[in-house]
Amino acid sequence: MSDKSYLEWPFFEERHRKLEAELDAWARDNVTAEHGDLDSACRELVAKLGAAGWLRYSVGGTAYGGAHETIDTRSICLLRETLARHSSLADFAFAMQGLGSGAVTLYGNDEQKRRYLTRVARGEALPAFALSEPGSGSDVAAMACSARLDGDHYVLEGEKSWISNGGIADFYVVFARTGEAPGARGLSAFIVDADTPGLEIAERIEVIAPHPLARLRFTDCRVPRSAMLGTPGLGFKVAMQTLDIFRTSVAAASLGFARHALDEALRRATTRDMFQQKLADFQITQVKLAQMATSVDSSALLTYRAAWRRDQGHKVTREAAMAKMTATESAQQVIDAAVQIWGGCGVVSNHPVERLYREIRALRIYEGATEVQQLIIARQTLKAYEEG
Ligand code: COS
Repeated sequence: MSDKSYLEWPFFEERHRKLEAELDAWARDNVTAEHGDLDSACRELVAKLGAAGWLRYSVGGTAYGGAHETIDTRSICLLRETLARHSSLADFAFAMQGLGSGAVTLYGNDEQKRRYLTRVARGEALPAFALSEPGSGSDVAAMACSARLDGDHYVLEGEKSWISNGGIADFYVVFARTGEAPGARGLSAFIVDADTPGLEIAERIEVIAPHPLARLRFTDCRVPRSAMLGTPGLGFKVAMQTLDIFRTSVAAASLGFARHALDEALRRATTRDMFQQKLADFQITQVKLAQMATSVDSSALLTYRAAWRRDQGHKVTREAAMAKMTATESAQQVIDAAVQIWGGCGVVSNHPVERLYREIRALRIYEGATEVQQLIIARQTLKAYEEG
C-alpha cells in the first residue's frame, strides 16, 4: 500500500482527499497495466474514464462539462499520480484529454468550448496538442508550419511531429506561424478537426513505451477563421500557458511511477532471503530505500507546491519547471534502484519495474526536456535577481 501521508499536507482540501480515495478504488477495479491493441485500448480507456466522470477534471467550465470553473491543478495532479500508479496508459489517456484541450479551456470562445470541451469531458472526443515539428522541438519560436490568411480561411502548410494521440485524435490544437511579428510573437493557435481535407497522418511513430504518436502533414489544409484560438499572434503564449498547467501534471505522473517502484522495491526487500537474512536487513539496501523515499517526498513537495500556487492564481512557470525537472529525473533514479533491488527478475520483460523503467524515460523529454526546464528556471532566477 502506497504511502498516503502526503495527502495531509496543507496543499490539499478535504475534496482532494476524497477524490484520491475514490479514484484509487475505481482504478484498482477498472484499469490494468496490461493492454492489447494500443489504439483501441486508448479509446476504451477514454470512454471508461469519461463514463466514470474523471474526465470532468480535464477541462475548465461547468457549462462545458468541467468539474470546476477553471482547471483545478491539484485535482489533475492527483488524478495523474493515482492513475500512473496503476497504469501508464490510463494516465496517458487522461493526460491527453487535458493537454489536448487545455488551450480551448484557456482561450476558447463560448462556441468553441461548447463544441469541443463538452465532448472531451464525456470521453466522446480525443484531442491532441500539435506544437513540435521535425525541425523545432525545444525552440518553439523557430517553428516553420505556416497558416496564411485567404479570405475567410487560414491555409495550413507544414509538418508537426511527436504528436501524442496522433492518428486517433478527433481534433488537433495546431500552432502555426501567421507572421504578425518575427519569432515567438508571430504564431497563432487553431483547432483543426481530424477529418479536415489536407491533414494527413504522415507516419506513426513507435517508442520505448508505446502510446499513439504520429507525424502530421498539412498540405493546403483550409480551416475557417473561426477555428483560431484567441487572437492572431497569441499562439506562443497560448502554448506556454497550457504547458504551465500540464508540466506540473507530468511531474505528478512521474511521482505515481516512482511510488509504484518504491512499493515494488519494499515488497521485494522485505520478502527476499539472502545470506540468512532479508534483503531489507542489509544497510546497503536501506541506503537505497532511504534515497528512494526521500526522492519521492521531495518530488511530491515541488509538484504540489506548483499545483497549489497555480490554484491560488499565481503564475507558476518557475515552480512548474522545477517540479517537472526534479520529479522526472528522480523518478528515473528511483525506478532504476527498484530494478536493482529486484535483480534478474527486474529486467524480465513486462515485470512491473521493467515496464516502469521504459515508461519513465520519455517524461524527461516531452513537454519540455530537462534542459529546457533548466533554462526556464535559470532565466526566472536571474530575472528575479536583476529586478531586486
Ligand atoms: N506564460 C506566458 N507568457 C510566456 C511564458 C509563459 N509561461 N513563457 C514565455 N512567455 C512570453 C514571454 O514573456 C515573451 O513575451 P514578450 O514577447 O511579450 O516579451 C514571449 O512569450 C517569448 O518568450 P521567450 O523569449 O522566453 O521565448 P523563447 O523563444 O526564448 O523560448 C522556451 C522559451 C525555450 C522556454 C520555450 O520555447 C519552450 O518552452 N520550449 C519547450 C517547448 C516544449 O515544451 N515542447 C514540447 C511540446 S509538448 S510535448
